[in-house]
Amino acid sequence: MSTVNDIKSMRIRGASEIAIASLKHLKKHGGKKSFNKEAKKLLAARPTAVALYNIMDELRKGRNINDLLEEIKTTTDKMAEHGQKLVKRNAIIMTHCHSSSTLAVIKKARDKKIRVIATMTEPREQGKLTARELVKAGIPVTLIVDSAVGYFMPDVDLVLVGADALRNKLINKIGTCPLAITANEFGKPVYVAASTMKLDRREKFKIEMRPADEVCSKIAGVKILNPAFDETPWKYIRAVITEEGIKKPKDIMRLLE
Ligand code: RI2
Repeated sequence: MSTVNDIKSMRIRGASEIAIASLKHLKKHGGKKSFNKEAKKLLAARPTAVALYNIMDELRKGRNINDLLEEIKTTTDKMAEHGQKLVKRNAIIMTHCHSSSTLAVIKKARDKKIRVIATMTEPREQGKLTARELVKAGIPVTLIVDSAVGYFMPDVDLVLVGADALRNKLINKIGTCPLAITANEFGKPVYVAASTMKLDRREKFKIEMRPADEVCSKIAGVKILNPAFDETPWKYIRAVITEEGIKKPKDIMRLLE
């Protein structure tokens, strides 16, 4: 299977992982024609996440693939360092989906005796990936169905999620918006771990609609819709953890101007 198909089928997923895999794939396509052809296919594979689009822009400006790969790594380390400061001792963190940026922050805070509640993240259940990764890192984790966030919210100290794009709203995995609204109703802060690579200045933007059979098998007469992401108004977000430090939503809006 090609990298493009792996990204489409979500064998490779997560905005940063997609960017890394794409850069490695493009390394094999040095010629301008072949490079442009592959770049177009990669961008079309998951159209909502912006990181890859921004990275392509950097490549066009003459940046080098190896440097960009290195930069993604150091950026994640910096986000982890800034983000762990928001996590108090014995904190219970609720997270959604599987975000490498979020997990870097959580792992950095491990010694504070934290616990994590991970949502399953239907329909693709990326919460399982998060749970497995946390167990490996020696962090206690409880996996819950998405509809249980209200049940567990009273126990939670903070909600921490990733981002696919930072626009006039936060674009992240479907289910982020109801999670953030629930957290606000219970007075719990919601933080986003996302590098400035996620700043999205694209004019054209669309939420990816994924295959209906990811939700369930056909039911005669029933229309099934499967949007991959939703849009959370910034008023529900306390701050964004970037490689440059902790930024308020209004700072993010300023960066987008
Ligand atoms: P990192 C994922 O999208 C999730 O929505 C996650 O929050 C986001 O990418 C960011 O991931 P998908 O590819 O860049 O699973 O923090 O649809 O790894």
